[in-house]
Amino acid sequence: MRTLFKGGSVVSGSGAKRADLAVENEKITELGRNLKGDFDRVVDVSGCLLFPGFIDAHTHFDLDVCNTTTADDFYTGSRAALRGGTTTVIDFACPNKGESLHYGLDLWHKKADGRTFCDYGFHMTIDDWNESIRAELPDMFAKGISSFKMYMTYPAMMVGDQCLYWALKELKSLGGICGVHCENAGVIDGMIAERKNAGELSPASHPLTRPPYLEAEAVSRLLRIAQAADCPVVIVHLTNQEALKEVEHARARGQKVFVETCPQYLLLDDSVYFNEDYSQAARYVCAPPIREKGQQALLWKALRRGDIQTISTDHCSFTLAQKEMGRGDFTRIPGGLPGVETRGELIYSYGVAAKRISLGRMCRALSENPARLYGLFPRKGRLHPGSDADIVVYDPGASHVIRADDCVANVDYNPYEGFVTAGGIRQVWLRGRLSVEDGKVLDETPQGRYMARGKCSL
Ligand code: DUC
Ligand code: ZN
Repeated sequence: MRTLFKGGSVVSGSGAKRADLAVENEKITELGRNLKGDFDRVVDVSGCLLFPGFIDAHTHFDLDVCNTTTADDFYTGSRAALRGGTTTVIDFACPNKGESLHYGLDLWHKKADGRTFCDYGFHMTIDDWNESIRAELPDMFAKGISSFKMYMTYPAMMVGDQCLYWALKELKSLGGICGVHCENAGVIDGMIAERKNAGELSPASHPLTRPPYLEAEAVSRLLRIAQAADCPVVIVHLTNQEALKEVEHARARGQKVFVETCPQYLLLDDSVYFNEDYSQAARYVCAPPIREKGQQALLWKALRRGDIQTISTDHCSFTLAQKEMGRGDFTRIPGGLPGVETRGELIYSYGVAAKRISLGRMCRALSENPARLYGLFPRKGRLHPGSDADIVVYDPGASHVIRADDCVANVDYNPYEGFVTAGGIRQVWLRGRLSVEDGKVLDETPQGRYMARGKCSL
């Protein structure tokens, strides 16, 4: 099947260029002005932007958290992803402490294989360090896992400084990359105990017990450990200026540090937690918390300057009924927000159209950089001959209002309810197959494939 996309502007990390795009079966074959030839179908994309399919390198589907399981599994979450222009997700395989990495990987394949609408890969969570985990690592690479995750908070998953050090040293020798959740667990626990003793049990206590400087402290400590291990790291879901300063210091020392942020930190502010209505406030509980409004402009600026490389969602959805678990005790609210369905339109609308970042920066943050960082480039992350034909056809002249009722994720609220978009996704193509049109997911059966990934090339 040969398809011609005619009359659009093709977006890359360096901006948009008028060009036609030829696709044969699953791959892009040609890119250029006024392409001619025999095509089975011609798609008129005049006036539209063609983005390389978005990559969301931070999702949590079918994950057990706080004695419950995320509302979205791979079936519903990846369907929502595809509807939002995300053609590849990288989820976190998460063995429990004491379980092997292989067990965790097999478990995540069971959750995802045959049930995922977009292409997918896994990062592997390291929540313990011993000889048998060390010995498993080379085989993880052989199975397409080139990136890992460690937590400096959450008792079920967190690791201490020594484990961080040994694991990073080993990953350095194997050519891996590690994302780290940075928050200071000990002081946060102390602050939580203080607020509980004072009877301050509402969601308002959530941001007050996880202040930005305790994120910055953990970033600083991690980066010194990474310096000792001589290993590049990714700071996942970075939220604030003090944490960014720590990254700046490490880069000035010559360290390789990558930074991810998320739409909730760019677009929402902590006033959401101070709503008297429990249900309204609890729905925004996530860690790290959403910060005060002034941080938003600083994060946009860091994106503009290239100091932040990727925007992922940390999609970790719970229904309002699940969020009820924390009524009367904010520490029992399952933490996480939905976001996988709305990231592309939100970043275009409030980033590009609002002139906070360029089109090229958006393309880098959502497609090109995650592809390079996580070993998917050049198969994913660009519209170029030889690459997969994962294409988002974006109509900059359209507009709609984001409503939970219109979304397909398995969750009954949307953190961006009422946000107006500038433009909208007209079509999503997954490996040359029209999968979404005008907000409707056309695929009835999941078409996603597991992506064995290579090493970081960013
Ligand atoms: N933060 C959340 O809010 N949920 C899932 C994991 C995380 O880091
Ligand atoms: Zn996460």
